[in-house]
Amino acid sequence: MELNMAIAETLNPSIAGGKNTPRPVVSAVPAYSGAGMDALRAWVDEIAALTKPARIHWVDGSRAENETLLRGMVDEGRLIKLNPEWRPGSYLARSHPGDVARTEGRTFIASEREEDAGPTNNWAEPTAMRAELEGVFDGSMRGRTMYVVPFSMGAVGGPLSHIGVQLTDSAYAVVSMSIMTRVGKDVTKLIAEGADWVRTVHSVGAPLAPGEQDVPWPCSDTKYVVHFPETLEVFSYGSGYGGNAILAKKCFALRIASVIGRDQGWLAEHMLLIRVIDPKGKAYHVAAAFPSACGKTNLAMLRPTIPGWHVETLGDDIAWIRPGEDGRLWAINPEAGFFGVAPGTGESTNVTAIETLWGNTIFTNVALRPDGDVWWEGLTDEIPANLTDWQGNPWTPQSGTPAAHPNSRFTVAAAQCPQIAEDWDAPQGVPLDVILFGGRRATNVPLVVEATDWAHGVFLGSTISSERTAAAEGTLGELRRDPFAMLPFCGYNMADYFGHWLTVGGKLRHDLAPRIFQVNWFRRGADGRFLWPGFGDNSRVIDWIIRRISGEVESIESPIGRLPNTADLNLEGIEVPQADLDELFSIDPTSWLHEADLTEEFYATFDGKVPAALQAELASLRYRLTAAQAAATN
Ligand code: GTP
Ligand code: SPV
Ligand code: MN
Repeated sequence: MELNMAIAETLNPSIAGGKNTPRPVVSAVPAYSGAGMDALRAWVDEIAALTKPARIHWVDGSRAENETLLRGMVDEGRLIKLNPEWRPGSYLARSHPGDVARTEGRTFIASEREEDAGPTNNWAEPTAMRAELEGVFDGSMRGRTMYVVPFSMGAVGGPLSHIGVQLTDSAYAVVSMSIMTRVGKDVTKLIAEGADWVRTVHSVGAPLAPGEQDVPWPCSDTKYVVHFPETLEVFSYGSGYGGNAILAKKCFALRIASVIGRDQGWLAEHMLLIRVIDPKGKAYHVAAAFPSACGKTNLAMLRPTIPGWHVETLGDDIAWIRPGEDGRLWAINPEAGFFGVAPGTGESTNVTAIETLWGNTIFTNVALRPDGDVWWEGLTDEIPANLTDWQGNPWTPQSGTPAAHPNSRFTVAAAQCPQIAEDWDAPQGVPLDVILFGGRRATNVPLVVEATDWAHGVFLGSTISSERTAAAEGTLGELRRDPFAMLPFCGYNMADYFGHWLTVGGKLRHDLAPRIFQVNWFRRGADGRFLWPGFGDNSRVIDWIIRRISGEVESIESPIGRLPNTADLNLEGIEVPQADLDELFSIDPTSWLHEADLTEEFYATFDGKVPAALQAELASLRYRLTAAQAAATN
């Protein structure tokens, strides 16, 4: 060991850091050897030479190590230990008030050709961006520990799995990664044996001068989340929050993986994954893409309100989907945990999440109760007295601000979910029967509509728009395009991505391909209230969908696709006034023609790259809408 470092010092003086930067203290290097291990060590040394950490720690993924990290963070004031009587093994983190969500404006795809990033991504020229990042990362970990975090997305060594390493100077990122992914030495072993892996580097961008007092949530005003799709690398700087810092999640499992999937013939999607079991005991697998904070975690943990139905959770945010030799689509959830939205999660909306969060959970930016437990808007109807808000200030309902940040989150192991499928981490995944696309739409979009075929389904996915939520920086409620719920997460040109979906469809057996539906739980009446009760009652929509694909129920043709006969919806036990039902399914040809104009404008931003099949779908939609409009006025 000493000998190796001595050699490194002579070969590369910057590792030793010259006179001003002492050589980092290295701990827990795994004892693997081989060319893969050499390459990994060389890369760790290279990034350490650039970022100049005081220490390097190789994370082994053990329980003892995790506990040491958590204890250290409590001692350093980065985490608050919650009262174990209410919330054993759980912690509260409070972020810097300026570091509370993904920063899409500072997220870049540094592909060699600008065209490969496409109009929906920020493109950066890779050579220039590399030079810029070198300046930014130079010395960025001074005074801190650089952790080496080997991780697997999907079961370690599984046929659909991929591995990577995250270097980070944030212990919070390490403990989060340990929940969200499979972290540990068995991954390093795969690398040593020569497996391909993705390189990801994360720094909070807050170097410490000798003797400088640290802050609980270090970060920087300057932020970068940069992806190099050709070389499969990620560099993230300046933020400690969620998707900006847990690089295995959006950066790797969506942006980089979507590029790998394009090249290898599979799909990396922003989708939940569930198994729905009907009253006869037959199982169906459903994947659903909804934009950030639009209901994936909730549907993933659905408790049907109609008797006889059961749902098993497989995943709540990401699905990797691959055509199998049998002509079906097979999906895995590559993650190992949930990073879920706290506000709105309560006994009446998502009791499964509440039960999942009994302990061993890291909460970020929620409110603190005086008894050492947590609270957020929507957890209970009654607001507890003497709360401390997410920024650490005393809070009352009169404060005029939310007690928990709207993008406050919980991080918890998937295995803790009481309705997790027994085989949720099966390496081969599950065969898909249904794909749903949805968004948050106050108007126009019906509760459910069925695509007529795969190309129409891809068209529906490509036209999803949604009102903005707090999951990313931006104006709340503003309607924006979010095709396939992948706008912030597609690592390449979105028009090519649409084409890739069409290509994947072409590889499926027509009778075994999943059927595609669009749903909208969020349509509102003229008085502003939600027309549909949502949550557990969304099982009523799933019930109709499954009866549709089983051929048990007819649909009504409409210009935008197949709608249910409202009489076919199982509404037993709930009161939905007929007027609301009519409104939930009303299709106004005039406003839909306007939607079609907006789709044309959106497609036009891709400079002719949108596949002809989708342009044809748009033309057919307009034809049907024009006919419907004429019929309505005659
Ligand atoms: P990300 O983790 O950001 O990708 O979000 P997500 O899609 O998993 O969103 P999540 O399920 O956490 O839901 C976000 C918000 O939508 C929460 O406040 C929920 O209470 C609310 N929500 C979820 N499902 C429904 C529904 O059926 N109806 C209504 N009205 N609100 C819902
Ligand atoms: C989302 O924004 O879609 C999330 C949260 O799932 S984050 O991991 O921060 O991207
Ligand atoms: Mn998400």
